[in-house]
Amino acid sequence: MSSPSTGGARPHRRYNPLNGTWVLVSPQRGNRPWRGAQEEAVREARPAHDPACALCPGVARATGEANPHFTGPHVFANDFPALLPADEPDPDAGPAEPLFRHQAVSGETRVICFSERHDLSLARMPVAGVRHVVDTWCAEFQDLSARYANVLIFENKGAAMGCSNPHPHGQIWATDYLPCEVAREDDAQRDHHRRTGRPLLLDYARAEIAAGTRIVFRTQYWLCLVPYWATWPFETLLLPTTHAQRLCDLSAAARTDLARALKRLTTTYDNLFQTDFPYSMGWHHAPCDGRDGDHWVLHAHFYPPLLRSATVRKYMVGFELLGEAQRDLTPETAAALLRAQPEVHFRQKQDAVDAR
Ligand code: H2U
Ligand code: ZN
Repeated sequence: MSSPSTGGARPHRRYNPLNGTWVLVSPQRGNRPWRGAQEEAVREARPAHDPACALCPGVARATGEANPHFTGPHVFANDFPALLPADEPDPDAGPAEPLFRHQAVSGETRVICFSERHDLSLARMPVAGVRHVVDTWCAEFQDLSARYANVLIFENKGAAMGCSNPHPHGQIWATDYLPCEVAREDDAQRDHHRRTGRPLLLDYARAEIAAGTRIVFRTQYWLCLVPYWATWPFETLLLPTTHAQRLCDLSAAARTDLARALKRLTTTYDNLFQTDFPYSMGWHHAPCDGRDGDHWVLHAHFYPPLLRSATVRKYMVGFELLGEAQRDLTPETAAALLRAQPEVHFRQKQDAVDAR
């Protein structure tokens, strides 16, 4: 399978115009044998409530404080925050040596339980439940963006991604500065906008729709695709098809449609290897520090580590750590595999069979 748009079956590099990095693609290497580490496949059923889970309703967290008896999403301040609010001026000006640069920062970190149910995930929650999560993200964004330059809303899912607890949950880290990846995307989008007068990601969405080969699905307001420059095997990008810069810009219809799109994508992922598919996902949006954001298009990245089964993952080591990201499976093949998945969750089918 060789074409100018995919770079052919020979090793080649692809450029990521959103953060200015390159990825080495080695399609000829796809069938190499694997004798390395295997992840644990997650197939066990979890209880709806786990009295030992710090994120379940009514359970005492690590601090001893008990969670309320919530239903739907529940947000609380992280008991082990990576950032602290700017209560008092930082007395530490940092070392005098110019090569030891120091920046005082402030921020807030929160945890969001997606549901009272310990056994669910975005893929297995009803669309109305996912819509509540979207509304909670928007409300949190609104609150924190009034005080912080950036609000990073993300989910680490699965032990393979270092997630400490299977209860469906995400995190929110608000910072008074733009983290590096967001700053790189800000620069790249600003530069494209300055040169062309158009937002980079709207141009990109148009080009991907025209190409078609990397689209996973489209809904009324959202486009899900494997980026041309994807580094993780089944990485996806979720883009609005209308120009939204921040979560709070989304109309009620776009939020409901987002809930559907999130359920569909996470179901697709679970179905791919018939497992609770691990990933890190998160939202990037225009800065909230008063700077203009015309060049920005809101989007979510999904970075899943699995490569060829529920137990074999991609490692970013060696050349990736010391050189640049590398992949064997082409983004076009990954998109075709994701497109081929049924929209019904495999566990829903399994439950129906078990109930017979
Ligand atoms: P992970 O799923 O990515 O491990 O995040 C869970 C977060 O929940 C983590 O940041 C917080 C941890 O600090 N947490 C609490 O705030 N209180 C607890 O009792 C348990 C976990
Ligand atoms: Zn729980």
